[in-house]
Amino acid sequence: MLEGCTPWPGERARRYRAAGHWRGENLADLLSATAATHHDRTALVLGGRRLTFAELDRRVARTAAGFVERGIAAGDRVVVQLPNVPEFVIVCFALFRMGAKPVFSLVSHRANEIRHLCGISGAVAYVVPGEYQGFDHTRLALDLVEEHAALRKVFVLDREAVAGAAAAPPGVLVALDDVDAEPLPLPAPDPSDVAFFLLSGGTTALPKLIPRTHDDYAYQVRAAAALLGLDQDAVYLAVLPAEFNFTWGCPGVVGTLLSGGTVVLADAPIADECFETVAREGVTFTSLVPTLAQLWVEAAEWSEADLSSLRLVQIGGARTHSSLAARVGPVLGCRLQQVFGMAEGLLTLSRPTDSEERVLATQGRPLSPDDEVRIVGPAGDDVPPGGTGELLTRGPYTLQGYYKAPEHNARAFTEDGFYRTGDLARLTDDGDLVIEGRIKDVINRGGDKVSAPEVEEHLLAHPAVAEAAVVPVPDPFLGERIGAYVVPDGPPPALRELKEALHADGLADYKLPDWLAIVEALPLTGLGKVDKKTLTADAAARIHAADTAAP
Ligand code: OOB
Repeated sequence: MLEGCTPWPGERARRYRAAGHWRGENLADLLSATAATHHDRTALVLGGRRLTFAELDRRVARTAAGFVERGIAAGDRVVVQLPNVPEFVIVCFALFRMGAKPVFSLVSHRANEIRHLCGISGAVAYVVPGEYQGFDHTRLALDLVEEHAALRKVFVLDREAVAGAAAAPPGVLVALDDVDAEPLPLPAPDPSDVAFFLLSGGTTALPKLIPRTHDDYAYQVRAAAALLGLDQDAVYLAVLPAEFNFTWGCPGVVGTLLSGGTVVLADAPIADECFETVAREGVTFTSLVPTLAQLWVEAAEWSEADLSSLRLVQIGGARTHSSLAARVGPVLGCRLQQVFGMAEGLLTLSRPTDSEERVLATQGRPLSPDDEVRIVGPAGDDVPPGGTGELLTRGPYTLQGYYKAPEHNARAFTEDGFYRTGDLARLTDDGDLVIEGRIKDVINRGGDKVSAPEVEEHLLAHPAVAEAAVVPVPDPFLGERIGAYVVPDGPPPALRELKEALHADGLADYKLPDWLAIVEALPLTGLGKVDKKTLTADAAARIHAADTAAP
């Protein structure tokens, strides 16, 4: 395994192989094998663009050869930041084929996040859209090339952005279309090695990299596809960003493709547009965060679009209210599946044969019979059956350690390799998991995970801020928004001023505080730490008071 990663201990690795979970296959060959069977069937759709499996496989092979020609080598890390376009799939599988490792960045990430990803991964290349949603990614990429010695290539989706870019060192900027060469025989990547890196939602100030191996991810998508009964008739609508684990492989994009089905990419999650796409392409399933599901349900009540092809909607990424869960099936005319998951691995899902009661009230059961789950109290002891505690897990597709993070790993894992999820959960008598809350210092803003310490660090850098604490504040639509408690240094700053400063710092917009309270001091716990429980309760009370006072 790539240096800086933690392999599974030998005994467990042997067990996962013996059970047939890990089959020694790599994701690139799995796609080629599917393409050999399904060549003329449609693999990818975006608007009017359609690629058959044969075309996709050929584009992947030519792009891999093109990357080699441009000096990208096996083992190299490449930061990939693209919207939901076929090129995202092509670039990732091309990198898999040549043994280079994509680092999945969110399109909404800005200088602050990408600088960190380039630094920690030692990336040699960065793949960008060009200008996207008003942001000039090419400009940012060129700035980062100057800062990071290892970073020497920027591949740009939009050819015109290459021509229009300010002076760049020769050979650095390359249009993605030009990454194209006669396919080469390339050595197959090692299935037990890293295929790509996902990002952690982050309890620490900056996101950590999650190595996912070919073996572990191939197993995850195969098991998830089997659970949903996917076959070549599956049509998956990728509404959420494709780089989100939920969208990419639960079973998502990869699971659908490897089943010979069709992946339809949505370039925006707007309900009405998605409904037209569902009707036009005969979409059979999709995955949504609760916030989007809410919008879809509201829009569907008025829409005349034909959604009859839709068989299943998966909802996950944040807590789903039972009232929303109850509306999904009747309004969208399909089954609901609750999914609890994380980029780190463990997935729990309700099963197609579960009673409605179970589907509405729980987050289902672990995907694999070899997922081990424990619920523990603060001292690390198992709580009595049915009790709530921190969820710990280990298994055949759950990481054993973040990339190059030994100190953090020592805290994030138990000695016997269980990952401390930071989520509070309980198990029902039937073995279903119910997520009850969280102890990690993260805000789940409609499915977007925001590390409180990261936002605090940026707030503290502002001259008008002496002390800062960031906590979730309740929001009827997003579930939670970002609340900031600030002790000012001089005249109190306004929310807008802080947001502008953090934006100018290069922090992604979804991490900017939504709500501000100016206070004289932050409450402390007996141990002298900021008492976030008290602040969270205080924020909820203030919002409630403001809501009830409103005319
Ligand atoms: C998914 O992955 P991440 O890595 O963005 O976030 C993981 C965290 C979990 O630890 C939990 O705190 C929260 O998101 N979460 C949920 C949830 N699903 C995720 N909280 C309550 N209810 C749920 N159903 O979010 C993710 C990855 C794969 C599949 C689905 C979601």
